[in-house]
Amino acid sequence: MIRIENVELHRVRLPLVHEFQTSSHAKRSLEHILVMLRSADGVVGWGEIASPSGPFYSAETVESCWAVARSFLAPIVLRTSWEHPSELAAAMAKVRGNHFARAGLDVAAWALWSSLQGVSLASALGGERARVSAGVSLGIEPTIDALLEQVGARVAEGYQRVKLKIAPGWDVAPVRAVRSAFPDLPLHVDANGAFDVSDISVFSALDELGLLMIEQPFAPRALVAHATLQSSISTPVCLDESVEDVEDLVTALRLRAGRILNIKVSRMGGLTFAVRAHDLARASGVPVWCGGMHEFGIGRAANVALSALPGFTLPSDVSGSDKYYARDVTTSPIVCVDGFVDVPSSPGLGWEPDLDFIAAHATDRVALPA
Ligand code: OSB
Ligand code: MG
Repeated sequence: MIRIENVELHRVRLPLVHEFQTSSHAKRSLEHILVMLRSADGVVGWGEIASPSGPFYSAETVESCWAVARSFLAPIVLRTSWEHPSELAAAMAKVRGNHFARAGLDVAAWALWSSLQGVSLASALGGERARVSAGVSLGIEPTIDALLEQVGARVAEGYQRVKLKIAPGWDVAPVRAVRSAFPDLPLHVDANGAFDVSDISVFSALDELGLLMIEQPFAPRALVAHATLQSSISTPVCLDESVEDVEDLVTALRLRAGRILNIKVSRMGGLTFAVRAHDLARASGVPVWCGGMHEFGIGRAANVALSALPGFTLPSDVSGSDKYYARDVTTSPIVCVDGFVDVPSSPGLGWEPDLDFIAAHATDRVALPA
């Protein structure tokens, strides 16, 4: 039985090398919460709560995650004995919602458990790949020329697919420009739910551009609208915000609301539930890929491990640390070479936290029990 004796939460701010704008907000720096769990036997595991600061992607914020992790999740972790991380995830699931907060603790438990077993996190999860295909996600740029420059730079670095953020007013024109400049590039768009059914003409125009998929065109709960769109265009619809748990996926599959699933560790509430979503999607013939939340190295390592599972047949948002951060929170950065990130075979997460760097960039820290 594993019993966690110490929980530490480190709130860390890192500057972004390039401002990132989505349909809802623009970011120059990000603040995530790093989670450390130490067992009674002295084994340590790290995780990351990668919530955005504002409640625009989901209802969570870095503040809400801090409060929930400290007041509700850490106490559950400190009083639950477990043999497998899924038991801890089940205990934490008594807290409704708050998936980003739960994910940070769940990843730390998986990291700890896989080091204890002497296996890599990827193999602990059922991963089989030695390296994973990397795609990049590009934000909304001030001009189409600036966007073309970004796409060109990422393609030159070897990324295997490019995803473009779109929003009303920044939709068909930029995507058409990228498609003409890069006719064979695997390309997809992500609307983060910014459109509604009255915008159907945007999607019929995008349907002509040979896109891999159209991600989350409508609001998270608008599954029927997604199903209607999917039945009227040939480009696959991919769900992101709409699927927060396995039950959402069951509903989406039944409604035929999309043909591809983006699995995010954070959005699903951790690796335990991300693997279950993968298993169901795979059994249902739905290809998946791993989405990102601009994770620091700890959360990014979990994304790499998850992407090693066999159902992850499309390139994931697992770019190298350098796309986002001049220096990452791990002692060595995550690197993408020729469009691939290697999956570590060493026990546990595969990257080590840089404790001095974390301390130097921490804006708050709490150790529990007090
Ligand atoms: O919808 O995938 C998204 C970042 C913040 C909020 C939502 C999304 C994103 C990304 C990040 O696209 C991709 C990455 O981490 O590389
Ligand atoms: Mg998305």
